[in-house]
Amino acid sequence: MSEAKASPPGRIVAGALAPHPPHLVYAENPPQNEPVAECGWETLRWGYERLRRDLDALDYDVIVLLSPHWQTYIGTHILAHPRFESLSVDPIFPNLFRYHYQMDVDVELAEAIHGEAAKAGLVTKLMRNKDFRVDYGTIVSCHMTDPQWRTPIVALSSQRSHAYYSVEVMQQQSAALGRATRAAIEATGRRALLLSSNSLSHRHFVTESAVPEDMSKEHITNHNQYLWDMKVIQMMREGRTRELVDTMPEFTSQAITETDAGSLTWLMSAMDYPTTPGELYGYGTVIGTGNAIVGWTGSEK
Ligand code: 2X7
Ligand code: FE2
Repeated sequence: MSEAKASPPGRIVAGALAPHPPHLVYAENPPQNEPVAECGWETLRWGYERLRRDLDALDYDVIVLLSPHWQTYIGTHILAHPRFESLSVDPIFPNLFRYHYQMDVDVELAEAIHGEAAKAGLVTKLMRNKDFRVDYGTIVSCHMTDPQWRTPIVALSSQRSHAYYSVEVMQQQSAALGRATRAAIEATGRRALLLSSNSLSHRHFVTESAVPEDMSKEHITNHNQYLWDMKVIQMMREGRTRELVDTMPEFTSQAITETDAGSLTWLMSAMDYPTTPGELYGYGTVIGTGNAIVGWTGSEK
């Protein structure tokens, strides 16, 4: 009699805060991007390099991420076609980002997240249109984490319930989506890397310098938002992630942060609020916004 082989239990192998300024891809000069840069934003790019080194030691078969630049106003949408391929041009920075992408999607996991979210009473929709153009937030975070695109992805949109209701509602729904994401990963036996694709403080300059990569012009927009960034980075570095999520509504409104997308709350909830210190790989500004790369990869000191 043959014995049925149990499939290995799925789990979240690692998670990271992985911001997506297109400037970082521009400054890397990868073959996929048309514009050419001389240099720029090194502290963040070197931080991503160290994150990639730690991730290389891990075994994962899918990247799941939530991006602020795929904005949907009726529930969360989820990429669910096996392959997306196109040219992505940043609407604000076409001079920096014209990126040719080919992206494989884990459709089975996308469908499982859709199912678990529905069970939790969340509105979700699967994006089956093969001609859909993937947002640059998703592309930049994926590229900076894995420039060779070796791993299939599942991308989640940001449902903007803070626009109709409040920052608090947005955060609660994001936490519920995090729990649904974890349940789907466990049920499908996936080993997943999760990415929260967002900047922290988000007041930015309104004019671009003549040479975008001129680092003598780069600095935080104002001291208040710098203080807020330092406060939440300290919470992540000390593993105070429940406090971080409790503080999220105030942080989001005071520092006009990109956490309004719900991505960081989604990540913390999916990882069940890690108490291990997050490893800070880098902090730096991009056109005045605050960006931190923070990982929970199991290799934190
Ligand atoms: O989307 C972005 C961002 N979040 C931060 C800085 C610069 C550009 O794009
Ligand atoms: Fe952004």
